[in-house]
Amino acid sequence: MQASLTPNDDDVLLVVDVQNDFCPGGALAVPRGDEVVPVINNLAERFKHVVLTQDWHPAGHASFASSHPGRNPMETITVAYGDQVLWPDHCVQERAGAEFHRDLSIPHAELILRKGYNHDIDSYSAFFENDRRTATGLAGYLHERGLARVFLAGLAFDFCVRFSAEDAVNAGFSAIVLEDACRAIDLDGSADATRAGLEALGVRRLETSKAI
Ligand code: VGL
Ligand code: ZN
Repeated sequence: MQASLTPNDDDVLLVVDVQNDFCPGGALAVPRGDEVVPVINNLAERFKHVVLTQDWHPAGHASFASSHPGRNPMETITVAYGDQVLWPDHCVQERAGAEFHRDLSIPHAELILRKGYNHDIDSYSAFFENDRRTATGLAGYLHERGLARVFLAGLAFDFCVRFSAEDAVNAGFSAIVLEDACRAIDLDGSADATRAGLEALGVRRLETSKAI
């Protein structure tokens, strides 16, 4: 069991949104978000293939509360594709908040996948935007490269990591979330809901020390 979780050449580590705005001091700070940085740096050394995601919104993005007069951050509204949490302005293209944490060091990362760049659609998942229809191209990239098993780490556990893991499974990959290499926003019980949701889909949750 343990041996099968040693990364091999068919595995990819998906490092989700380890950006300044999701770390303490950032616009949408995930509590203790910066603690994942050394864990992920170590973890990444064990993987031949690493993909980084970068939340990358245009100014005035539809997911920002500031784009909806009278609305406040963390409220949920209904948009064309369903429920959407309204966030503080964050990860605006080319601003400092959108840069990766300065201590994140994964020189061999092969792809940086940006998401959330469509003005009217948020994108938690690295595979599909929040309309659940617009593909980012990541599934095709992984398939074409013969990468079948996706290990996930990063921010936030209960949003972008969760949606990415669920979509990975739905796209036919196996997915393993390395929970101690993640931190959660935990909005209205979303961290517990994430654990239940992942379990229901058969996504394994592991600690890095057990996975490698
Ligand atoms: C995220 C909320 C908004 C995330 C991104 O990376 O989990 N959460 N944008
Ligand atoms: Zn975002």
